[in-house]
Amino acid sequence: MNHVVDLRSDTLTRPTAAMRQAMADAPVGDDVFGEDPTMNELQRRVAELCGKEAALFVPSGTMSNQIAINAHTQPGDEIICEYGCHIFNYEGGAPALLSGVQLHPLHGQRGVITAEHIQTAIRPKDHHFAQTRLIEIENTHNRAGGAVFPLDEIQKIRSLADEHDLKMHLDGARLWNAYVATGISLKEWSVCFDSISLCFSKGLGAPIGSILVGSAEFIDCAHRYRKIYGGGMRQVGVIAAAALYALDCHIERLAEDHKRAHQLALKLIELGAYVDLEATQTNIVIADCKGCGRISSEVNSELARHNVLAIPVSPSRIRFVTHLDIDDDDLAVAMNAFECVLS
Ligand code: TLP
Repeated sequence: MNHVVDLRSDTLTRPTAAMRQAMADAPVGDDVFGEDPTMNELQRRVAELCGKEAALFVPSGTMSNQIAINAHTQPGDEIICEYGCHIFNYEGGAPALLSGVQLHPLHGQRGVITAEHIQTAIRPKDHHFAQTRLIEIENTHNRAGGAVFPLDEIQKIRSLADEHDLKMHLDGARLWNAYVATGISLKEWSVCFDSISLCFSKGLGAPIGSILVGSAEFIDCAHRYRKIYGGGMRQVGVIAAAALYALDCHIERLAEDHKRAHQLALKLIELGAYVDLEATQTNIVIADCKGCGRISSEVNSELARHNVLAIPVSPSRIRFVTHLDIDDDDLAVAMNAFECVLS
């Protein structure tokens, strides 16, 4: 069978042999009773990494974001977010379904919405309006091509949130990538937020899981929602061990994914596609094929014939994601396929 270079997502990684060994060796207990020692260690470690009081493991990034939304809001509230963000585009309408809230998406630039812009969207206290309760930020920003949200703008948004008594949630599914790209620690990002969701099953290469971080009071409330959503699990030490292994061994190596993504972007540009290099700061490349006179679904099918998989994200744009299972040989195969399909 031909070797396939799968650039559809960094969620596709498979646990390495060493990670599987760590999983096999993990001490376990019943986590609904709070008795899984490996999970307790993971939650303690991530809370400490983020400089917060507590953390709660959940099965997915979607559940993590939705629990945070539920815990921060009341039905009828409104959340300010960016138009391309995951909670607005890819979570099945969950904020309306599960929390009874509406989203107020603002058009940003490279996934960034400014404090100045947000200020104009905060609803006055008037019975005609939904009450603005939460500001949601995504960092790195998936649909903006893995762009990092600048810390100084986040700090301005925090001051604004404090003035208006609003909470802030970070969808940090790929915050690890933002840390590696900028050197800004998880603590420095996290101090601006009331809650942070981080994923182990994307760039870090673990098979399952995300974690929600915040104050002890917030996590206590989140714990109840996790139970309600059916996310309370039992001998989870086996998956916590994979996440712990990823924290030890797979964070710093994200720099390799970023370098390979940059190389892919340069190649695509050379072949006439448009890639916003300023946004391409981490492991995601979004190429616009309009300049080559092509539509993304057609480019995607042709690449697949050359054993390279990607995802069209609009009629003209196609997404490539580098990850743990993509090495330099895979990169060469992908570049060769780009040449065959685009030149
Ligand atoms: N993103 C997936 C798809 O859902 C689009 C991907 O392939 O990139 N926040 C962000 C920023 C994400 O990119 C994702 C997954 C999630 C949350 C949700 O995580 P899961 O899939 O664990 O629910």
